[in-house]
Amino acid sequence: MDRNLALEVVRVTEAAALESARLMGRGEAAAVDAAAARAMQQAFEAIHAEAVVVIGEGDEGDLHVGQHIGAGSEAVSIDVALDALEGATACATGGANAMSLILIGERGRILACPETYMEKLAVGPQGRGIVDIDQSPTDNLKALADAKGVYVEDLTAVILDRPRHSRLIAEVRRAGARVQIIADGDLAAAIATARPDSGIDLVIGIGGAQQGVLAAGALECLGGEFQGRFKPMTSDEVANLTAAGIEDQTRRYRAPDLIGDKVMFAATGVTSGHLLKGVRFQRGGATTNSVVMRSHTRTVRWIEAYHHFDFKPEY
Ligand code: VTB
Repeated sequence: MDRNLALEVVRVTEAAALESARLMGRGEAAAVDAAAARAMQQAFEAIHAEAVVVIGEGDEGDLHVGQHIGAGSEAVSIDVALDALEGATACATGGANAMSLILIGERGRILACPETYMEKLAVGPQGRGIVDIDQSPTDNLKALADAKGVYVEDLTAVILDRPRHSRLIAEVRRAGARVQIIADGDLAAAIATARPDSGIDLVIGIGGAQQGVLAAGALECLGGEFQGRFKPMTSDEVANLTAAGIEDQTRRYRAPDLIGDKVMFAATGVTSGHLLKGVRFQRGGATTNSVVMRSHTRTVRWIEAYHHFDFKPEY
């Protein structure tokens, strides 16, 4: 995979974020999601790669699963998993943690999972090899606290605010950890566990499976740890997983099982959150905050870009 690609793909997430942020707070999650996908698809057309969408924006329309995108290049044959707007509801209400992101992997290595749920466990580098989704949350908190040299009471666990998590939240509280309950956006939080100054130590609970794969890619670049297990909620979701070739739906996945061993990840903030600042519009333009990283070298680049609308298409 071409190293320059990393800097090219950030333009793609910037384009989707600028488009989404323009529509922030209008209460129209589906419309802003579609606009983000359109902008991301258009921007990707400038990239010299022969790319196939393996996790994308549904079965039809811009960036649907199976779509071939990119300007074409025999040398760069890649798979992409993306979310043009993770946290569409958050964006529609001006809430936290909405972002545009893309994961690039080697052909055939990213698990092309359908839309369903996944039980997730995400921690930063100090928790790598320490936590285990098969252990109780209490045991994981104790192990993580030991590895970090702190008390369980010093740890902060982020959990999505959903009724399905009431027992989990009660257990984490009983164990003594601090809990941050968030409305949306467990993906940004999962990635932020690998940032020493994020104030987040782990993300646990059930969220989107496709976002789990994306989180796995980012955490692999950051030296953190991601573990997941599918949690289909309906018989249709079970059937979709089976149709995708995922027969054993009870197995524990670790990041390399989900994304292979060589990925690139880029994300741009739409609204501010645990990982990134949102788009800020100013006279004549806007500032975006992005992160781009590669697992191969573990290089992580934080990019603050000012976009001058007089010199490029208006967003
Ligand atoms: C959302 C969203 C998360 O998972 O909650 C979703 O906010 C699944 O949960 O960021 P619900 O269907 O119960 O809302 C994420 O998209 C990603 O994991």
